[in-house]
Amino acid sequence: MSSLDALKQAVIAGKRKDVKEIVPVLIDSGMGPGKIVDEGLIPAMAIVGEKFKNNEIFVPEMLVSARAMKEAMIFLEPLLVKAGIKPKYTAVLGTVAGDLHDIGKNLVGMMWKGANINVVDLGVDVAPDKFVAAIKEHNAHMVGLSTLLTTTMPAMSEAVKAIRASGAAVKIMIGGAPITEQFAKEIGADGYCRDAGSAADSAVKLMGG
Ligand code: B1M
Repeated sequence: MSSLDALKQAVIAGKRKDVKEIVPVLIDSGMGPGKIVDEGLIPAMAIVGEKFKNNEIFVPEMLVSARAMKEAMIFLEPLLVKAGIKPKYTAVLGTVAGDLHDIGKNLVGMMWKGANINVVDLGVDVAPDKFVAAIKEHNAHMVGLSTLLTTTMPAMSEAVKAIRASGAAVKIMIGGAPITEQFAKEIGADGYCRDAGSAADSAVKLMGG
């Protein structure tokens, strides 16, 4: 097995210790940080997402994989910055006003990071004007809105209205347990995503591949 394959397997299995050992070896061998991300971490997280979508793994396994990926990024991030390699896309993410649920939203953020998207996470109970300000500040390509409560679905609609009214040229993706494709259409979002497993694919497609 190549070291890159070993890295993929370690991330998929959530073996942080192995990741910590393999990444410096790859770096010392002269492999660029971009290659390690593109050919190691991203494909590994894509497999994790697929397994989650197919109910082969669940939230805890996904979390340990995401942590293993973060472990690799501790080594790689400074090298990426030094080499001037930036993520292609930036996405703002948050749970809408009135809603404090964040476990699903955090998983979505982790999957986006796993796809090399720069994620600006605004947390929970995010007012529409905060989304608008963050989109402008970070020149975001996409914004992700999450909600778990039926009572805060109108707040999601308000957030979409405010973002559209601001004139920002961002794609809007929404998700969360009570959300449907139909609701996304009704409130004028660009996309709906059912689970964190498909979140990276859906986001990249929405932003143009
Ligand atoms: Co709350 N809660 N809760 N809760 N809670 C639910 C959602 C509820 C269904 C429980 C129930 O009654 N059966 C119910 C909502 C009913 C409804 O509106 N139809 C409910 C309620 C009523 C409440 C309170 C009002 C309770 C009260 O105080 N009376 C209150 C509200 C507080 C508030 O937000 N203002 C409340 C509070 C809480 C806690 C704080 C205790 C805690 C949240 C802790 C936290 O998030 N840090 C909590 C929890 C844990 C839950 C349950 C048990 C679990 C939610 C969860 O994390 N699921 C939930 C019942 C349940 O689901 N079994 C419940 C796991 C997570 C991985 O799934 O979040 O669905 P989920 O995310 C998925 C997808 O939805 C999707 O991807 C994720 C991963 O696949 N997804 C996106 C999510 N966001 C996305 C965004 C995307 C794309 C996909 O693109 C941007």
